[in-house]
Amino acid sequence: QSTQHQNHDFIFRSKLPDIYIPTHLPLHAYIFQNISQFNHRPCLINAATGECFTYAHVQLTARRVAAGLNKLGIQHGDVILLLLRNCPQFVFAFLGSSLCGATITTANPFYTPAEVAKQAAASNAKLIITQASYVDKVKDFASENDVRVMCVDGAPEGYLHFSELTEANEKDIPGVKISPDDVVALPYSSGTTGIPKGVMLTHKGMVTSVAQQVDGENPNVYMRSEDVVLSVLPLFHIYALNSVLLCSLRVGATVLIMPEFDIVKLIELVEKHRVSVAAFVPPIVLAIAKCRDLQRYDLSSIRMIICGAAPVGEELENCMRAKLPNAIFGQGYGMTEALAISFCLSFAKEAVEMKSGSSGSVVRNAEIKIVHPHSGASLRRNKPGEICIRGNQIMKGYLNDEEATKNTIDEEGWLHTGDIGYMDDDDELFIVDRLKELIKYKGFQVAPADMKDEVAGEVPVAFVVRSKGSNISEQEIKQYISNQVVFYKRISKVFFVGSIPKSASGKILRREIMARL
Ligand code: 4UW
Repeated sequence: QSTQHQNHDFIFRSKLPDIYIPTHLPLHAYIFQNISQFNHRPCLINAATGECFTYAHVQLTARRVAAGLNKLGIQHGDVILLLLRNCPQFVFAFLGSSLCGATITTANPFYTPAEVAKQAAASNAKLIITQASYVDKVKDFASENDVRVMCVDGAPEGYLHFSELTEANEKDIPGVKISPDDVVALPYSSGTTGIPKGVMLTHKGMVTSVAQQVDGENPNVYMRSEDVVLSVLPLFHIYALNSVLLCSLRVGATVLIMPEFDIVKLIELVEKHRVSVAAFVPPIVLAIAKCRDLQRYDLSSIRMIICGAAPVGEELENCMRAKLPNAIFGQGYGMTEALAISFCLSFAKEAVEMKSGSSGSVVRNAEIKIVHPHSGASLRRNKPGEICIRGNQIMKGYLNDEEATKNTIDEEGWLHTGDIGYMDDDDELFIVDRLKELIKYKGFQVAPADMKDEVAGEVPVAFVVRSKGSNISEQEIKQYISNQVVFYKRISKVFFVGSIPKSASGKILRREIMARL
């Protein structure tokens, strides 16, 4: 469906009709709205230990965590930083924080101490919840800034333990009044430019996004209580948090939590637990496609494979379809700031076949327009331009950064994604390029500069102008960077150049530099 408005905008919507979305509910209340139907079904399985938690148990634990957080002095509006691999406590902490009106900011446990400290300081975190093995990364920051640290496993002396939360009395849950516009999650993203910024995701926004995916008579992503959903992607990233965890909880499915990716373990788990829905990123799809042992396992339980967070080639898509013919393979396209933007309609209850390479149709209760990157003019079908998305699901803005917010969400409420794509005649969105300065290493964000790589998708490289008299080497530059950043932000190659091409306004001409690669 596309309608041309008075101001000549071409606006694209889902083929599926809009649905009712209870945007007045806080996220936890919405997520557990239908829990009476699946109270005693398995909610979380910890793949590392085999432990299983029912829905009733998860909800009770979340309430205890909320009471425990309140006892520790965490109040409505306070920020808690999670530095965790995938584990059940991640889920308990997230839901408990939502229940007491607090905000969770998530960081990658592979980050260096400096990266974690930056995010903890910028988000004004009051408490850091982590694992014993990462305490070293946060202890200096925590002691210098009077921030408390809690461990979900054996806590070293002087640190809090997660049991202080789970052993609290659920009757002491604080009576807070949560507004739909309160921030429930604060992931960090560099967006279209610059350094990582706190992305303010509200209760209303996350409720809307989950509903856009799994609610209604004909859900766009048809998941149900009988499903076993594989959660191998990191929950600290919005894709897994939103589309894997929260969508599964809403429908009462079982979430199989894997702490880390390992191809053999993954296929063993699929067979053992009869996984039916899997959310992947292109490098995992590639690993499966290349896996020689695939035939030895019974993977027939998988009925749906979602691929997102980075572009996937048509060839790889077709290869996956041939290898796992029982499964519907399709893409989802999203962004930290906008949550799920489009989804393959083959995942719908009333499935619609979609083309290879398509990133799906725009989710319901939302609008897409494609604009000319320079003039801003709204473009017709089949004309590539910047993808803009509008709807209740998008972020409220960047934390303490009005300027970056204004540059991303315009006055009419359109969020500019920095991605280039077009809408074809069948309402299918194709992403063809990226306007913004973002690198996606296996789906992880690195800001910026880019180079193609078969396994990682893209890898960071540096173009360096040596100052006069300097003979700094490639190795020294790489070492300097790798001392400061997580492994996937390391520079894989250094090119020494005479000058960096810049526009008249001083902006680096990235395209020109990339052309030299
Ligand atoms: N094809 C090509 C794609 C695609 C893509 C993303 O790290 P961020 O900010 O966020 C993400 C979020 C993905 C996501 C969120 C919610 C959701 O439901 C879902 O379902 C599949 C996925 O990746 O990076 C955002 C940028 O990543 C690129 C694109 O450039 C986007 O702006 N990207 N998905 N299918 N590129």
